[in-house]
Amino acid sequence: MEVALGTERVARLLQAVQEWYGLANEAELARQLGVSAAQLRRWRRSGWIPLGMLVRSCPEVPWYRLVGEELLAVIVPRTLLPGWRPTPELPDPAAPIPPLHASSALGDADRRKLMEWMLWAREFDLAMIRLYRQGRAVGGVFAQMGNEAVAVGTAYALRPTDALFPLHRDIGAHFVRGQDLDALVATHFGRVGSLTRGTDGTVHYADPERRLYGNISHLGAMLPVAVGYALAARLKGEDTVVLTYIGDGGAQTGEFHEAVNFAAVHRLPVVIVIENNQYAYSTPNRLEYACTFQADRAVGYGCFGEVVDGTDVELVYDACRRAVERARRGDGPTLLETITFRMRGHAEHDDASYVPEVVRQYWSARDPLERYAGFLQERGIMSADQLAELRERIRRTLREVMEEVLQRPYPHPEEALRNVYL
Ligand SMILES: Cc1ncc(C[n+]2csc(CCOP(=O)(O)OP(=O)(O)O)c2C)c(N)n1
Ligand SMILES: [Mg+2]
Repeated sequence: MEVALGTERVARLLQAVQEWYGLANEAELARQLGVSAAQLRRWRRSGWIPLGMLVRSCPEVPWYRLVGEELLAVIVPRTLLPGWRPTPELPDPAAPIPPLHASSALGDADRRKLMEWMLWAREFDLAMIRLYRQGRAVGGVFAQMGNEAVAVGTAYALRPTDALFPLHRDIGAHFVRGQDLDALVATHFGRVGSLTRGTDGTVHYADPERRLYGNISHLGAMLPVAVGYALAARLKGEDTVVLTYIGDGGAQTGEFHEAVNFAAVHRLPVVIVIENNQYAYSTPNRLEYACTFQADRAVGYGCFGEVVDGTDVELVYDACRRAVERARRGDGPTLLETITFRMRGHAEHDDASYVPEVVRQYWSARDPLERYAGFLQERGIMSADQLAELRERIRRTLREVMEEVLQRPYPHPEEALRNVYL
């Protein structure tokens, strides 16, 4: 059976065969495939090719990589940044930077909000980094810089009655969800007013009122809980979609598999965002998994998958909105892989010297905030002055709240015993 792959893909597949067997020309390639040179030309021209026959004639070629990738790209759509290449290859910093996607579901007021929340996330990081360097932060500081468009774009696709299970780099999602700034800051500094009563320095809290359930530190362990929440909501007859996140490292745990499989079997209303920021601590993608895209696994699980450029907030929003709509309709889970870059180390103690300079260079020219600020200015939605003013207002508010919270005492030690059961 001939499959329509398009002329470019057909050319790539034939080239792969030629290279694999070291064939010198078209005549040798035709002989290897057992077809005439005219037939070969017809395939090249039409973009149609009998894939099964091709695979059977050349069994030594690692088709699981080549054909898998080519065919999966049709089933699991990808919208990628030019010049980005899956590891172990390096990106091309000279590649063009395309204009951002404009969602037809968003108006100017939405766009200003998206920008504001991304700025809150960025400025929150910068303030925490500054305090860490001054020795005033408690514990580690896990910057999320580079992930703003993912956290904000996905969280914005939810209704308030939906549930959100963010990860350690999703502070933007807490802002979208309307989390109280004072409480968030107090939580990070472990002071009175902390959402974890001072027992933790990051976002391991649950806020049932906002349907916001902060992360479980053991990577992967949050997914079965999020999926269980979706099952419970269905059993209670609630119209609730659950959005949760996992890193490129965390997605390689056993619990990821169990959760996605269970959600797919029961067609549960779950959206699982795989935040691929290229690294898990110092481990690059190429040492984490052997497939090209993690969302391609959706085919194996029997659910939906999509891969998007994670620096394009409206692209992320649209992909997540589609996934949320499918989930709400009863069509089951989606694996949404967002390709981003962790612009800092794993935490502030890590200088990330293991990241090649060219990778850093490529992504710094594709900063999600700068891209969106440019988009808003070009469209006359926000001027450079308005953007600078907004940034200044956020900085000032953060400085004031942080200074005030840092004056507060730590909670009474007995607080640590509350909600502990032996
Ligand atoms: C099961 C488990 N193993 C190891 C760790 C320690 N750990 C915390 S974050 C992290 C890296 C996670 O990488 P990734 O999932 O890609 O998320 P990222 O930090 O890049 O956003 C590791 C190894 C953990 N928390 N849980
Ligand atoms: Mg990662």
